[in-house]
Amino acid sequence: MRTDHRADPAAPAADAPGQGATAVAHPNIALIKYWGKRDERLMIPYADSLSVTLDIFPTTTTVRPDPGAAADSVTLDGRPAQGEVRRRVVGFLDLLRKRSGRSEPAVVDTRNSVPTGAGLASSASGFAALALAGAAAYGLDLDRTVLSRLARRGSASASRSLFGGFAVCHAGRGIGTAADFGSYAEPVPDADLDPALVIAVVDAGAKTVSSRDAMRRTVETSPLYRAWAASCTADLTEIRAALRQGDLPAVGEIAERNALGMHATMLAARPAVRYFSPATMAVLDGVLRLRADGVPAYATMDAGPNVKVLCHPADADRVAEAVRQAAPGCSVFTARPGPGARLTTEAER
Ligand code: 2P0
Repeated sequence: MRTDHRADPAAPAADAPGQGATAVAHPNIALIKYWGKRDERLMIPYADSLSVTLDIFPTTTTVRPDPGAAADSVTLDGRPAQGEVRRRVVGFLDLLRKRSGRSEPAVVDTRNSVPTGAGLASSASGFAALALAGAAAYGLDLDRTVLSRLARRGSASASRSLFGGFAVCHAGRGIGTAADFGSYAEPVPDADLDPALVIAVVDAGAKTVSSRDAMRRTVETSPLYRAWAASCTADLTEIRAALRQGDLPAVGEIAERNALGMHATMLAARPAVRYFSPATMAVLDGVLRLRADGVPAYATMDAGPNVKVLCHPADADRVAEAVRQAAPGCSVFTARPGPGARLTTEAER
């Protein structure tokens, strides 16, 4: 697992001249969730978050500056990106251009191996890959801390996917430039846990409310929001200690309560944001039954109905079977902690 702080010196800085740069990044699943921004323009989270990067569902992105083009060209899984997705990618390219002092439009080609916009962290892997490939393509030599700060401007969860294994994203303090400087991700160096995550995809369709809109509504209208955000501070301290001790039941209990608390804040928003479906609840019941049978298994859910179950690798098959029985027809994947984002070559795609 890579946790290096600089772009891999052994990897090519970019493909051949004129070919741009290609990067691969994996999604991450937050155990202490990020939900809510205190600065929407600079994409500064309210609270710190902590995640584990997965070894499945990579995103591969190539960025090629094209001096002859009139505008950016953005392709997602072979189709031209539209609307909000295109706007966010072009906005991010503008940041890279401003930083590099260059002005060429870019050709961006992204391939996701995970359903996009289904609460499976495609924006985390997507903007981590875009930050790494885009920085290289525009000739920026940035260390991982700076890259994570930059990736945050695309999608705050993306800052964590620059790193392998467990990573924490600092919310920072203050406003403006100081806040931007203080909000970045870094690895959790002393985590001593190698869990499995069994992922139950009960619905691979795109979510009805984007996480960006949902978190804005939650911050603005949910009377529970501030209490939950404050609880994240204690949860983070406790989960870091549990990770240090390699205590999976403690890590799982903290992660599960943090996720349920996040969803409670959404349910209390006006109007309510509800990502749970009947199949979500069935899987949560299945997880409770596993625990009653003595299997340490703990659920977490993001901005969608799908459930991720944290467990020991030795229990993963049993957990996967229990999930299938609880929600017949769902797709089940088992992930382990995976690597940080890396540059690669187009030929490796
Ligand atoms: C997380 N999620 O910490 C939380 C938990 C979903 C639930 O980060 O607006 O796509 O692009 O910063 O990162 C999903 O929100 O939102 C997310 P933006 P993002 O993983």
